[in-house]
Amino acid sequence: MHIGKLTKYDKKLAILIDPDKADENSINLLFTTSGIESTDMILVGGSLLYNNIDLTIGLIKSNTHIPVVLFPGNAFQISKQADAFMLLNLISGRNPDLLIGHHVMAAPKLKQLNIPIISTGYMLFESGHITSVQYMSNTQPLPAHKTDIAVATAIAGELIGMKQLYLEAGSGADHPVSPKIIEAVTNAVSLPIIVGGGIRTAEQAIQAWNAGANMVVIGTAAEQSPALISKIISAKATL
Ligand code: 1GP
Repeated sequence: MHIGKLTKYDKKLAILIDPDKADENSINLLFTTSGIESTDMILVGGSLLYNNIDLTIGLIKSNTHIPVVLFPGNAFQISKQADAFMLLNLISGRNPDLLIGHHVMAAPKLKQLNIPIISTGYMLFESGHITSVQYMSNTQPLPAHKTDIAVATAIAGELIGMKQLYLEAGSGADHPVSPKIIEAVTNAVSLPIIVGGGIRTAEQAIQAWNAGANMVVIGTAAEQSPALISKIISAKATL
């Protein structure tokens, strides 16, 4: 099993840590109090980047052996310290920089990292208000209830050669991606499916897994209430 790679049979949980919102104290607290040790993956990334990403990953790794996977908000978020790198292709958008431009700039450095690079079809959904990823990517999200467009986008991603799909409502979204969309996409492609954005309760996480998500990502809610992680882990055990 390669680090950071998912299969269609997984039901995993990942916690997203934004280097700009985490410091030594918050990371140590997260690993001593939250049950995060029982999660499957730590994603690291954010919309901006004013803190040092190497430092954040170093702090996480001093606390755990859980794989740390870069989930970059931009081409500057590259680190040798990570165990794998999610190469995001914003296939819901029509911004060429996020389909190939930044990839070209980052490619030589990514090759040197010598870690798994996981091509990820990144699909941003409308979710109630303009999220950071929508604004920063300068793209239109997919309509939240247009299942046919979501399915067509997912199939295109699979045919283009993506290795997994990330259905994203955006960090802090009002509404997570709907179970109906997750189910339709899951049934349409044979790629592993990651779901994140706006998941704040164990019930929402369970709904996403039941609809077909192979990995659920929690960021904001875990930051605000680390105790939620243990609740989600307990709920997951009943799947
Ligand atoms: C954002 O999907 C992740 O890219 C997590 O979103 O912060 O809303 O949990 P939240």
